[in-house]
Amino acid sequence: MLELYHNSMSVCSQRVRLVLREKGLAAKEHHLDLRAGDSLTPDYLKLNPSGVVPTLLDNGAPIIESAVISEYLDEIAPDPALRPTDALGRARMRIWAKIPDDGLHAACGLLSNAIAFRHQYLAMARDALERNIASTPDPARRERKRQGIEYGLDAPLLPPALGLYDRTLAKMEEHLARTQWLAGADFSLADIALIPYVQRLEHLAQDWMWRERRPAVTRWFAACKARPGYGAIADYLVKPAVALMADKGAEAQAKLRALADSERDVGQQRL
Ligand SMILES: N[C@@H](CCC(=O)N[C@@H](CS)C(=O)NCC(=O)O)C(=O)O
Repeated sequence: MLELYHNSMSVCSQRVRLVLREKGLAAKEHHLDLRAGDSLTPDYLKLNPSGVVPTLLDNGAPIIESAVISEYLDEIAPDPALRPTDALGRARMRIWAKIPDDGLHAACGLLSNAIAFRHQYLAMARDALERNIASTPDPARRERKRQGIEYGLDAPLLPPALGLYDRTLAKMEEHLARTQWLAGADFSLADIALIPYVQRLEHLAQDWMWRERRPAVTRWFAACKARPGYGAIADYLVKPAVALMADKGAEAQAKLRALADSERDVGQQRL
């Protein structure tokens, strides 16, 4: 029996749910309230020592890390295949699939907090907020969270985070201008790895980053959303969170456009 410890709006949970839906696999769901610290309880830390979601249990055996869980599910339920059949294709698929762990996930967390979720955190009592930030086990993640909440759009880590997103979309555009899906002719774990991160930008009202300048990404994202498996995201949306991201994202747009342009200039100077 499969069990999934997850959170409705978390991008890594969305990634694993997308795989489950594409495969038609059912899992018993355990929803964790991350703000309430559900992922930091001693019992959960035994399953996932990093104190994060998602965690998959297969007959009681825990599997962590959304990238690893995704490949695991494709191995135990190979039909329909979500990995290319040849080794070279799989290597190419994995290059895309590792992008979140190479920095995009951190960038996504920072942007989400700096634009939108800081407003929820700042409504907390100061000592409760301090305890919440201090309980984040990983020091780098803790610092990103603090910056996003305290400084919002002025967080020093915000411009590089936006720059990384922009470069990732540019890479996707270049590739998708030539192929239907990221790893070639077939939808795969490469697409699934990136969908939640593009979706988060859209929720944060920053879809101008592809709609205005990247037709291939625009075509790809529409095709991803048209798949039945997209219910893994759409069926779990939390309305107040989506509304907060849309409102605060719209307010932030002008500043983020200017920041993205100056990051692009800095990138070009470095070349
Ligand atoms: N590399 C991990 C990252 C997991 C992760 O960061 N999960 C986030 C949600 S997307 C989380 O649980 N955060 C805990 C929190 O916000 O307190 C994976 O891909 O599974």
